[in-house]
Amino acid sequence: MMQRSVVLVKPDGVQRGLIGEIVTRFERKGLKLVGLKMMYLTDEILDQWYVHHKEKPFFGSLKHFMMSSPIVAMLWEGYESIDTVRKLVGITKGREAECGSIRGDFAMSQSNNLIHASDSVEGAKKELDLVFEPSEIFEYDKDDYLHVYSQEERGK
Ligand code: 3AN
Repeated sequence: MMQRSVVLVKPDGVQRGLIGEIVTRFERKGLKLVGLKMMYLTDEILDQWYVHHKEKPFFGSLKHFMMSSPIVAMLWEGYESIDTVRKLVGITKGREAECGSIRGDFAMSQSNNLIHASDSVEGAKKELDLVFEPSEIFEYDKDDYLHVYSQEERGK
């Protein structure tokens, strides 16, 4: 099934000039960009976004960090791609993330880890509704799908 992931380039990624590098990683894998914008996250969005971390000691500093500069929000689409995107991103703690992943190649921190990616279909839907308007999501044919996928995969 085609899936969509919400990916955020966090404030540290924006500040370190890694937006282009991160976009390139997803593009060259064969994923399709269907939404892209720069924005500030708000307190209200972050309360819902990180509801699973609400009781954690780092919740306050996490929110402060996520609002410290604009972020870049992207929507990436592909066949069974949610797990693929998570693999491209790497595990949470940057200094232990696998080399070759985005965090593994560019991050050292557990909090300043450059990027966020949806962890499930349900998570992606929730996050999409928090940051994208329907008019900001684009449906179009991507010509390289003819080569990136088999006919069978494209039809799903
Ligand atoms: P991931 O972003 O890999 O899905 P989550 O959902 O566990 O990881 O954590 C969300 C964000 O919260 C992380 N990207 C990171 O910025 C921050 N975070 C997670 N664990 C910690 C921690 N132990 N200390 C500080 N910040 C953390």
